[in-house]
Amino acid sequence: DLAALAPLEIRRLSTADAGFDAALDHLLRVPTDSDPGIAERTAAIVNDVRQRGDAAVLDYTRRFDRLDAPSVAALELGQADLKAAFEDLPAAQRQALEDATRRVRAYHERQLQACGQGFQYRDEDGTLLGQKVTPLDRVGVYVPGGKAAYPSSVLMNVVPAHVAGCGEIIMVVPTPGGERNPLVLAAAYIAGVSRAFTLGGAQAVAALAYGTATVPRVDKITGPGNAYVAEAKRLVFGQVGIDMIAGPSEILVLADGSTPPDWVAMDLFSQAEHDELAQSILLSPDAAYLDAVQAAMDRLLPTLPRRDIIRASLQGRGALIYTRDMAEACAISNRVAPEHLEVSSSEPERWEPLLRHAGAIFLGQYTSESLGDYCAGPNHVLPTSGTARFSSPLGVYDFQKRSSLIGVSAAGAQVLGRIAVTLAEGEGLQAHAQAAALRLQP
Ligand code: HSO
Ligand code: ZN
Repeated sequence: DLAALAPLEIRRLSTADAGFDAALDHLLRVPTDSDPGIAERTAAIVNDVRQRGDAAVLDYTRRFDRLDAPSVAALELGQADLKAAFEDLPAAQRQALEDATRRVRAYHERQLQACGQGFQYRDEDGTLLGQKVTPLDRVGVYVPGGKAAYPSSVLMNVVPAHVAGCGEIIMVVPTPGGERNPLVLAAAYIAGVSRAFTLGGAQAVAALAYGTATVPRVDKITGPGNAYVAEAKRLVFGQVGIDMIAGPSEILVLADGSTPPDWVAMDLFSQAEHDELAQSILLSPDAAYLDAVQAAMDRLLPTLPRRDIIRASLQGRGALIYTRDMAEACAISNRVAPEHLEVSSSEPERWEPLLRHAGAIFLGQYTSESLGDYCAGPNHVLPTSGTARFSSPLGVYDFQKRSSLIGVSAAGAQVLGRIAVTLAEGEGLQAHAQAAALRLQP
């Protein structure tokens, strides 16, 4: 296989180049295959499911998943099915799923403690003010069926919902031709899914959003999916909440040259193997180190089963960037706002304070992204395409909402009433003014 042995043609940039800023902007542009046909077809499916419920769901499942069921109820998996999938796994797989789940749960329990609690206080007039946190009653988790069916993603979506205290967690997963992924079912079991349906595509999203006779209506839908699923989530947003709509996965590695080049090469590959459109970028102030990583990549690439995807990703969207120093590399990283950021340095604590925008920051040479993808504890559902500038990893907080609490005391009504009356008159709203005034003591 000579093609597998060809050297990787990966883009080289230097921050000293005249055109560097433009080259970086170009590199970060996400190639979108915006097919208006997808939007149109998705809208038709969503509307049909909204109108015809189960009957439409069955039709589309027959058509797209080649799965002929007498009823939607027949497509529901029982807890016994999930449990059996778990128990039938090889012991090592079962143990690894258990270990990963325990760590992910422990992390998200900390998150619940840190930011999942409400507060209450009384002001000087005895008025009670507060914020009450409530978990969502019912959430839907979409799990893709095809090439991106990751059991680890089942854990990352279900565990935070479970820790948040959601009453019911409904999983949908397409099973084209009836083929079930036992690892996905096992992960659903161990993570705490309440009900599971072998449904997918826009029809599953619509069923969750509007409810059918069989599929209960949920309050929020999370989880990745193909272009139809993403479009369906966009369409039902407002009817239900949704998580982010993820772009291709990315990694940016800041390297001071102290990590073995093979390790960094494999970290760049691990992102690239997800998808031809995935992006892997390495920044270093050490030119010889960039050469060493490139040499490691050329040597290691032919050994990997997914070398064709990796090559397409790295040659299409990858880059090795030479910087003046580590501080400049950090500044560029902040411009990129990567989904995954590895600080592959002997002094990660020196650079971490400079890093403001990233979905997850991996500190030091032992922290490969892959450990975070599976089992370190933090969530692997992260903001992509620069959206880490304004958004956060999926977390317990995505499965909660907040209500304000206001309990005005008699004394408080006198103070607040005077303010409210004046402002209400300014707005020309007499009923508002009088509602406040009626509670004023003469
Ligand atoms: N790197 C992916 C998550 C994943 N990796 C799942 C392996 N399995 C997006 O963060
Ligand atoms: Zn990954």
